[in-house]
Amino acid sequence: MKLIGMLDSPYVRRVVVSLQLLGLHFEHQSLSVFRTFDQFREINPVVKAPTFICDDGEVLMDSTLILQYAEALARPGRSLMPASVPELQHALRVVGLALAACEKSVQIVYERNQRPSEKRHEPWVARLTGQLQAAFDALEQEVKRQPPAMTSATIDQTGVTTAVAWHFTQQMVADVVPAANYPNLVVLSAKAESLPEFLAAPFGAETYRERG
Ligand SMILES: N[C@@H](CCC(=O)N[C@@H](CS)C(=O)NCC(=O)O)C(=O)O
Repeated sequence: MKLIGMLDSPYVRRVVVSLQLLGLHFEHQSLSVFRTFDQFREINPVVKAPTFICDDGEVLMDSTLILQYAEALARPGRSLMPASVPELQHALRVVGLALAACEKSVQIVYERNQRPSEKRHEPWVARLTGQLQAAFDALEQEVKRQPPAMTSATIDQTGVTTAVAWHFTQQMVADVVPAANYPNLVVLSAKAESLPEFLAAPFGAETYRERG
């Protein structure tokens, strides 16, 4: 199995962290959807990160779908999602908020980096900013109410995706989401970033390599 995409993408990073927690072995290739567009296109003509190549060569995309596949591979071992319907419902709510935060941060990054400044549309950026802050406001309340378990053995997908979303936003658009307003997310992020599975998949251009 091979995962394609850079660890500066929150979607790629949540998958690389989760695959480790699920105990799955995989190779990682850190290709950029921008700087190595043509090379990426040879693997997946749609050029989406993460892209996942299954052992039989079939190509999957979308982090949530890749994780659904990974959860099936890991069964009956560790799962990062709850089994009971009420707990699953709530986990999906939290993961949805964290994914919305990733999406809005990425859209703001694209506005800043991909669009010439004279073509930027400020009302659109203001809309994205409000949506991004709303997602983190809800996540902050959630973490305050019920701090997620934060060890390698107990962390679940709500903890992984919330931590990855927060770290990404702080690396890329911290001016839009001031950390001082989100003390519980700051603590959660620090705990997550010290776990071996997060340290092995640092935000940026590095390639994940299996240890030992
Ligand atoms: N919903 C997707 C979003 C993936 C996504 O948008 N990835 C970005 C990188 S952060 C990408 O592929 N951008 C290139 C493009 O969309 O053209 C997921 O969860 O994997």
